[in-house]
This record gives sequence, C-alpha cells and structure tokens, in this order.
Amino acid sequence: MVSRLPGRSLTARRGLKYNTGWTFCRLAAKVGGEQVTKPEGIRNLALVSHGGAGKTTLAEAMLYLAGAVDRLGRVDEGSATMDYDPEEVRRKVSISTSLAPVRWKDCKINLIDTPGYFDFVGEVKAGMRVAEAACVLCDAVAGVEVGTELVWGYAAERNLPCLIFVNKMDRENANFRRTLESLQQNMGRGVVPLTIPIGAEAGLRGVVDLVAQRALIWDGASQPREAEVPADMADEVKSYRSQLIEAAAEGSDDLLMKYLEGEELTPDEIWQGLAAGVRERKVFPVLAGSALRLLGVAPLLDAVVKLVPSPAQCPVRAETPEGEPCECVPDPDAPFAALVFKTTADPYVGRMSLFRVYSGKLQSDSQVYNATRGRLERVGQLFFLKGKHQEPTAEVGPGDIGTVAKLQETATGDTLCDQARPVRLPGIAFPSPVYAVAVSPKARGDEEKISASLARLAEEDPTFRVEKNPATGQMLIYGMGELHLDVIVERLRRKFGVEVNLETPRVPYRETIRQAVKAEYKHKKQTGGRGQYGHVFLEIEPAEPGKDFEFGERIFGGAVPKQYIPAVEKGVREAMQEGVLAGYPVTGVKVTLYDGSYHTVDSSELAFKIAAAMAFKKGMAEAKPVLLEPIYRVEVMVPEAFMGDVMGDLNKKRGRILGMEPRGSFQVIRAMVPLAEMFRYAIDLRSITQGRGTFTMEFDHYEEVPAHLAQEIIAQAKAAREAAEK
Ligand SMILES: Nc1nc2c(ncn2[C@@H]2O[C@H](COP(=O)(O)OP(=O)(O)OP(=O)(O)O)[C@@H](O)[C@H]2O)c(=O)[nH]1
Ligand SMILES: [Mg+2]
Repeated sequence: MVSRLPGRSLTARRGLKYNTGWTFCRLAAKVGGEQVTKPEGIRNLALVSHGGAGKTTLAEAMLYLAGAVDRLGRVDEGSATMDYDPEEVRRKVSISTSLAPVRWKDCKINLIDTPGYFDFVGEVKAGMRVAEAACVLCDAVAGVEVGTELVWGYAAERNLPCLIFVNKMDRENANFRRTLESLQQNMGRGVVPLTIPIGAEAGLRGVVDLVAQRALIWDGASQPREAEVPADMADEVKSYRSQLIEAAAEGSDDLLMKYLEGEELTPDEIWQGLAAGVRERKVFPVLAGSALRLLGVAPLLDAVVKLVPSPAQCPVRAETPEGEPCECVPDPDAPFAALVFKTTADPYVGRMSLFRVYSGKLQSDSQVYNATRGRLERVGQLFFLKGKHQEPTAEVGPGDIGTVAKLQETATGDTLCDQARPVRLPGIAFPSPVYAVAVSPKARGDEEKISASLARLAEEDPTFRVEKNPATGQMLIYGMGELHLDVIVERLRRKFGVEVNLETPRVPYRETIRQAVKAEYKHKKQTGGRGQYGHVFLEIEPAEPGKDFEFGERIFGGAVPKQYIPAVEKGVREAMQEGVLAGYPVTGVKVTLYDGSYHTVDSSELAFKIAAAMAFKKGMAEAKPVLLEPIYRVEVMVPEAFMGDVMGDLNKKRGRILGMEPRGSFQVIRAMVPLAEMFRYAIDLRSITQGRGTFTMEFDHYEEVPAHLAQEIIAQAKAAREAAEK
C-alpha cells in the first residue's frame, strides 16, 4: 500500500532519476533568508474536474512526491493537507479552493485544488482566475462527465491552457482508450496522449512516456523504475506517439517543416512544440495514472514544468483608474499590482486575503493601496499557504501567490497596488446565488449574532448572500444549492456557535383592489371625560398603473378640519399595511377624503386616524380585493438538447416563455415566472439538465394570483391568524 511506503529522505523522493533531456536554469534565489522564486520558475496550476475525480488525492500525491509533506495525506482518512476544513473532513469532499506550493525540478508549482461539486463553482472560478493553466482530471471509469464539460468551458472562457490527467486507472472497469476517445470526441483533436498506461485496474503497472519511448514501472515504490516498452504495446505506442508528434510539429513552422520532410523530431523539439501548442490552446496533452497509487504523477509534474506557461510569459491587461488600458509585467522592479482572489473569515485569526501578484512585489510590514476602494491598507506579516499552514515570508514576488491577514477594507476581487501607480486588474466573474432558504434562530435573542455571523460568512464567499426581506420580515440566505447552504449552516454552528432553523421563504404577496367604492366610518366613543370623535367619507379606487398609493382630499366648508387631514392619510397608510384578504400589504390604491364631520371638543388626530383606517378596511372589502404575487424575469441557459424539458417545466411552474436565442453552443430561454414557483428551481434545473443548465432571475412586477391559488393562500393565512390568536 502506498501509505506504507518505506521511509525515504525528502531529497531522494524529490525529482526522478530518468531524464527526458530538458535543461533547467536556476530559477530561485535566496532573498532575506526566504526563497523567492522568479516568475520564470513559477507555475500556477488549477486542478479542476467533475466532483470526486481525484483532484485532492492528486494534490496530496504531488505534495508527497515533491517532499513538501512527510506523510501522504488521504481524503478518505481526513488527513489531506488540501481538505482541512472540518466540513471537508466530515463530508469527504472539497468545499473551498486550497493552495500549496511544491518544488519540482527547480520550479515552484502553486497547486490550486478546487472543489468539483456544482455548488462551489465560485471557488473554481476564483482558483482558475489566478492560474496560468488547468489540469483537468477525468475519471478513467466514468469518462467525460458533466463537471468535466463545465470546467472545460470555464477554461475556454479564460483562454486557459489545459493538461488532462486520466485518473483512477487502477479502478475496476478503468479504460484508457475509451476515456481518451470520449475526451477527443468532446474536446476535439487537440487532445493527444503524452503518457499511456501499462495495464489497468488491479493490473496497472506503470506508464509509457511517449516522448522518451520508455516505460516507467511502479513496483510498490513511489519512484518508478525505467524499463523498455513492453513488446506487446509496440503498435499502440506507435499509433499514439504519431498523434503526439503531429501535434508537437504544429507548434512551430520550423518543426512542421522538419516533420513534413520526414525527419525525426528530438525530445527537446517535441517538448518545445508541445509547449507552444499548449500555450495557444491547440494541444491538450493527456497523461494517465492513479493518484491514489502515486502512479503516473511524477511524469505529470514534469509535464507541468515543461508545458505550462510561467507568469513571465503571461503579462496581463489592467486599467488605470481613468479607464486607460495598461499592462502589468511580471517584473520584481515594476510597480506592485496584485489581485485578491479569495478571502477567508476566521473568528479567531480574523480575515485572511489570498492574493496573486501580477507585477512588482509585496513586502511584509509595508503599506499597500487598494485601488478598487481607494484606500490605503497596512500590511503585516506575509505568508505562503500550504493547506491550512502558513509559512511566513519576507516578500511575495511577481507571479506568486501569497496571503496576508487583517486587511481592513479589502474584499475578494479587489486590486492591491502601489499608490503612486494605481491600476485595476479585471475582477472575478462570480455567478449570482440562486437558491434561497429562510433562517430563524433556534434560541431566542440570537438574531443579532446570527446576522453578524452570516455577514462574516458572506465576506468569505461571494456566491453567498444574506438579506432581511422587508416584506416578509424573514432573514433569507442565498447560495448556489442545498449543499452550499447546508455547509453555511454548519459553519454558523461550528465557527460562531449559533444554530438556526431552516424554512421555505415566504412569498411577499400583496393585495390590491379592482373596483372603485365609497366608504364611510364614524368613530365615536364617550368614556367619562373627553370622548373621541372622527368621521370620514372615503373614495377608494385602483391607482394609476405603477403607482403604489395616492392620497387626495376634496373637503368643502371644513367638514374635516385641515389639521386632521394628515391623520386621515396616516390612518389609511397604517390600514394598508395589512390587507383584508390575507394580511399582506396593500398596493395600487388611490384614496380621496371627500367628506366627514367633527366635534369641537372630542375630535382628535387619533380619532380621525382610527376612523380613516376603519373606513379603508370596510371599503377595501367591498372593492373586489385581489391577491398579487411577484413575477420574476428568468433567463435559463441550457444546451439545446434540454430545451424541450426546460420549457415544459417552466410551463408547469406557471411560467410565460418570452423567447429564446442561441448563445454560443447554448440556448437562452427568457421567461416570466411567479416567485412562488422558483424557490427550488436551482435544484429542479440541475436535475433536468444533469447540472448543465444555469439561470438568473430578477424581480420584474406584481401580477394577480389565479383564483384557485389565491383561495388556498387566503385560507392558510386565516388558519395561521387563528392559530396565533389562540
Ligand atoms: N481507486 C482510486 N481511487 C481514487 C483515486 N484518486 C482518488 N480516488 C478516490 O476518489 C475519491 C475522491 O477523491 P478526491 O481526491 O477527494 O476527489 P476530488 O476531485 O478532490 O473531489 P472533490 O474535491 O470533492 O470534487 C476518494 O475516495 C479517493 O480516495 C485513484 O487514482 N484511484
Ligand atoms: Mg477535492
């Protein structure tokens, strides 16, 4: 078993004995006791895939092989460096993006381990935003899955070079050829094998390095032994290698010429050609192996060093505060510019900001300018992160990723820079949260603490939002799906010690009237001393479309003295807060006070207010009151194949389809749908489209609730009122 590998010195484990003919220059230098890596020597690699394909296991294998950890971490045993959050340990899935550097062949590879589950797509986007390349993992049993396609799409959006690792070759039913074919079918001809497995399932023994044409055999040790290519694989190697060489040749005109003239490319030339193809997203090399058995992982690390562009090759576009385009060059002497791509909130440590430097360098105990907010920030100790461990550093140079604690004003997506040369880097396009539940405290008096803690959690997670709905009075939390909000509720309990109940959000219904009526009410009370007297005649009618409330008066001869008229309006407004149908706020009415009477001693503001409120309630009941519900403008983006099902489902949800149009390889369906039908849409859409569909929604207008539904809502409200009165 891998976990019982014989103890080896870290230096022996670092680096492989075999040599593929690639030369490296020294890319690291000691600065102030810390090792600072030049941008040429950095590789920022995001590990991405469908949930559970083995990203974290692969990261653990890389950390172990590179000597960054002494013990191989395991997701299943809760000992992974990258899955350290208690929720990750408990659920055995990654929830947030974690970071760890490994040193391999004089390079520093910053591993960015992203979660695979759909709900955490915000973390994936943040991780990919700061990487120069992605390693897409594909399960050798399942082949291309929905999540594989999604991350492939995100990489394409960002024009990010990709390597592919076909993982779990040791599992029963693992099949490399089938997986490669499904990758080529889905992602195109640029997908070419770089290593292929020797054996499969329990018989997996090693891989063939197609460039060197050598076999690497793992006989239970973490380091492979070099060997001849097994004779029975010669044809397979030949055919796969020709795909690889052809792809490499297309990397440059010189190589192509040489190739077309029938000359053999040297290993160095093959690597160079591939590197160019990878950078331009024309070539997507595939490697095979088993992360769990550490098999095929070292060749992947080699490929990362050789094929993934360094930050030095990738200057980025930024903007001056005036909106002028400018370039951030990865030079330590250039003005400093970095993007904060992740923020974590810890009740003890406080806020931690993870940042990626694009130009210049940041030093501990300095000052930095937040160009997004126009504020100066004090910078204390800087760190490099290895999972949850923080390793102090004196500086973080261009191309590298570091972290700093306790910035006061800075949030995810902000640019930190030199105050003398302010720039703004492009932010991160986070999806908006689409799934909501209502929370209420389990213990009385916890309201304040809950809203403060939820606000802290929202700082940490841009795909999470909290809001107190003024119409229903409920505290709503919005996220990407059920698991996401589940994790939030757990964190609330674990980190902040408060527990909540979850409920379906209430629909903020409203009430209005359809007919004009007249209403009179005389409020008269004689109790001992001074009495109460207020008497009004109101005209109540539907307001002009779009108007919430209008109030007017047509009083002649002082039937209602001027000083009491504001009290009449106030009385009506108060009565409108609870409509007569189901107690929802009333909207869209015009009220005119046109007559009344008063008493010189007993009339008062209070008496007129009461009279107005009572008159309004009486009148409203006769004015054909109806219930209104919020209608949302919904945009659903799905692959064409799901259009019919998605539209059928929207119809079932009382949706009105407005139109559809193609967007890339997707179709966008626009519809108006009542909010009452949308609370679980995130879940429904995911199951209809197997996770391929996404949607956005925003409030548009109010519409009358169909009569049969209105009756139900009114009956429920009545039952609730009666229960509360008991
Ligand atoms: N047999 C076998 N199992 C593996 C391999 N790699 C990972 N696994 C198992 O697959 C499961 C998921 O592995 P993870 O490393 O957590 O996968 P992940 O992609 O990080 O998962 P998420 O972050 O939740 O998306 C665990 O039970 C691993 O032990 C492999 O190469 N072979
Ligand atoms: Mg993981």
